[in-house]
Amino acid sequence: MSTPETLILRRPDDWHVHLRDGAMLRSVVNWTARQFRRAIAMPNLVPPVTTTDEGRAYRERILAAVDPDLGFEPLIVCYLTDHTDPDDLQRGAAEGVFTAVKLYPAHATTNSSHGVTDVRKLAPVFERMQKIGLPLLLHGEVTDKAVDIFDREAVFIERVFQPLRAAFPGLKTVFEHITTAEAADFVADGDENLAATITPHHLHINRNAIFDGGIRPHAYCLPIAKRERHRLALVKAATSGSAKFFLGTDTAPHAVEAKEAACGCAGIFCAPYALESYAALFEAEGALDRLEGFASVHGPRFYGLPLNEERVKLERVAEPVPEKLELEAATLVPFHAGETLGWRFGGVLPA
Ligand code: OTD
Ligand code: ZN
Ligand code: ZN
Repeated sequence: MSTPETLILRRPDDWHVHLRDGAMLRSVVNWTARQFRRAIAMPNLVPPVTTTDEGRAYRERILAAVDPDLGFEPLIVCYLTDHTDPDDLQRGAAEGVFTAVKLYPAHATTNSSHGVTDVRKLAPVFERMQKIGLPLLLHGEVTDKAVDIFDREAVFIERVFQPLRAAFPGLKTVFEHITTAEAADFVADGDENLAATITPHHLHINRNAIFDGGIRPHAYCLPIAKRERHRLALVKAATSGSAKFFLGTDTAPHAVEAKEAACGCAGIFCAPYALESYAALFEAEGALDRLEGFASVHGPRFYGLPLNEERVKLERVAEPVPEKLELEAATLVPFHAGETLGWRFGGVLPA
């Protein structure tokens, strides 16, 4: 039972993570797996996961890298290209390899150069997904360089998302890592086939954090953090209790030297203190009673998957976040580095 000093939650899932590959995969996967029972592993590898066979192989690599005692289940996603074969997707879904399909507009974010150049070409793929109930996950930003970086999500809604929803109203769609009031409204106003994930960093920081006394590469990710009014809209959506919004950290590790560079990589490594970060935010909003829905219930309901039976414990203990983590593959700077969070992850309790 939860007391003011402990919080017991149904074990959560993370509906958006970047686990990478090779040594980086080995270095980061247990940070996700110790808290979350399942996670949607994004397919933007080099090369990306674009077929059922590649998806199956990636799942095997994740399972080989993770501590088996953590009971972690990776959920694999197919990276949509201009050449995706609907039959292969259907086979991947039927064989339990693919949980969803990811649409990256070409060049929208890290390793998205193989992404889709023209969404209209993919009508046969979307039709098939709609028919078999396979969800589409969207990186919702236009890549038109003429559009201001802070407007790319709002413009994507008008140019791409609204027409797509109108053409495929029965397609289950997740607007990933939303960052604007426009996106929160668009999802709230949509029907039950539309949902969104929200990251801990977009709930905690606005765009000032990227320029706080100098350039702050560890606050840089895509979509970029927006104005305070947008952050407040995201906080409202996440803590509203609406089943359309659920947890997706978008943890995206890059070696410290790749972040602290003349052209630093986009991505925030938020896996290590993810649950503590969300808990701090929900508590500040007086909404701790809604954390479990957001973290552990709304996601599986949307995906049509069973709820986890285990529980996790959070303890009200000051938790200092280290400045950096020295891992096998690289030194990584976690989100909240140098801060103290008000909650500490106390482990998984048996079912
Ligand atoms: N955003 N970095 C990455 C992915 C995400 O758009 C995303 O999902 C990455 O490094 O893979 C980032 O800033
Ligand atoms: Zn993305
Ligand atoms: Zn991502």
